Amino acid sequence: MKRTLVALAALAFAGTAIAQGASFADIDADQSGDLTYAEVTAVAPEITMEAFSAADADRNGSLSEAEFAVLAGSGG
Ligand SMILES: [Ca+2]
Ligand SMILES: [Ca+2]
Repeated sequence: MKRTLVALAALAFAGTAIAQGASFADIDADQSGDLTYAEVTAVAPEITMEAFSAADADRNGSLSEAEFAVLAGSGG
């Protein structure tokens, strides 16, 4: 079942370290206030550049807390 979820996790963070409780501040290793792809994949290596780029709404190459919230599905 976990293998089936890997493909989905790449799109929605479901079942990842992030979904399991890693917060924005935890992931922002250099405390710059945004998350680079390297920072995200350090805790969630299954996240693809495609998924990261899709969440990067302003295309600046990093995720703001708001962009990250969308990707992490924090609406619930
Ligand atoms: Ca950072
Ligand atoms: Ca961005």
